[in-house]
Amino acid sequence: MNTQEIADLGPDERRALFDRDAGIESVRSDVRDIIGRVRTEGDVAVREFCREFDDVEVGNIDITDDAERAYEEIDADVREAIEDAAENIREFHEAQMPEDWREDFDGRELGRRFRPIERVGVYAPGGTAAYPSSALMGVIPAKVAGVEQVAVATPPGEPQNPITLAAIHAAGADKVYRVGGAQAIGAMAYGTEQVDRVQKIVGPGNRWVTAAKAEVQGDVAIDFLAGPSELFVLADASASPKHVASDMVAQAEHDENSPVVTVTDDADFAEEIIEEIDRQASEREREDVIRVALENDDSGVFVARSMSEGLLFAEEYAAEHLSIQAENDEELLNRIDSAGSVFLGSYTPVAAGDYASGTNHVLPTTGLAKITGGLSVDTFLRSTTVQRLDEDALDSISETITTLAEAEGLEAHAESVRKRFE
Ligand code: HSO
Ligand code: ZN
Repeated sequence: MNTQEIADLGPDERRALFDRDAGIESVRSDVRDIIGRVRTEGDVAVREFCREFDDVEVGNIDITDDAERAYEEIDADVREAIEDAAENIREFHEAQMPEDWREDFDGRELGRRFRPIERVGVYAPGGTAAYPSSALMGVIPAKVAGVEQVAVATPPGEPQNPITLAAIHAAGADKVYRVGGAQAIGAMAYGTEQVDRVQKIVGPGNRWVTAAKAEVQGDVAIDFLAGPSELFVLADASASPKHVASDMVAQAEHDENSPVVTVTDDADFAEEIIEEIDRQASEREREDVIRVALENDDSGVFVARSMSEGLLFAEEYAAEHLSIQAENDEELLNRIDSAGSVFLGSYTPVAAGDYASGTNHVLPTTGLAKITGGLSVDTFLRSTTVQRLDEDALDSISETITTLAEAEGLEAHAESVRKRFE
């Protein structure tokens, strides 16, 4: 890894950094076939795909009871950590719950009310990238929002990952299915004999899962199409190179395709970070994955001419995680609009938000932070507007309504107002 001046980046280098995507195109057509088969053949197809892709003979797809058992049986320290994390996540999401409201706008009483979606499906990755923490992040906000039926699909294993099962149970899921990949998304979107159909599907997954979410979108709602975990650190020389490097190495550990970027306004500091990253990477268990991620052309340590230039770079990048480790961090934050989750100061590693501070770690990647936030209680709520007008209020806008209605050629609309005053 070398440092590079932002000012020297060519168009291809900029494209590698800014035009990130979830890489789902290559699997789209296979995914379409899988979903088609699940849709027509139900559980028979689900079991066949479990055999083909996961090498597991699945009998019962519904393993809700096993999750409770796993919770009882796992290591007490892990169970306690799950409960501690769950408590913080629950508390933060409870604080997000919006209240229904009505307000008087000159005799027009207008308001909004919020109700949970009834049936939601959460995908909890399994296999080599089993993240029990992601099960907490998907299920807890849904339950806090009041969703009645929260189902979780997680890939089949022999045995099933007990920590993921325990986390699913601790989070309060109502149903657990052992099915992964595109077949899981198809089953939850359209229903099978054993899998109940849901109205919205959320949660991160591999390319197959993401492509499947793209495929079923429209028939069911989804959160967003997320790619591998990514990190952007904006740091000045007041930061600790050790801390910055540790955050870079940590998110690079996720996936060979995880983009990790640091931008700083100090060239010597950039060199120190690179050395530190190299040193720390050698000490990590997942060094192989980390090195591949670091060497990709969408990762690197970049030198800006000023923190302002770095900030503009961060804004355009729209990172999933933005870590600001700089003296005037609040000032810099004020000028950022696009980021999934922001981490301020040197005692706020991204790993805190990944697991236990309480914020959600299912976040928009690949620049989607320009248009959406991460999972929250809002993801699981729908809003309804409510209104009541008094006579004077309707009178005062009647001209506006009738003029616009007639301009649209919808005379009956205009008449429905005039009738009130006959
Ligand atoms: N950084 C990932 C979440 C995660 N980290 C799970 C560890 N486990 C995406 O926000
Ligand atoms: Zn992480």
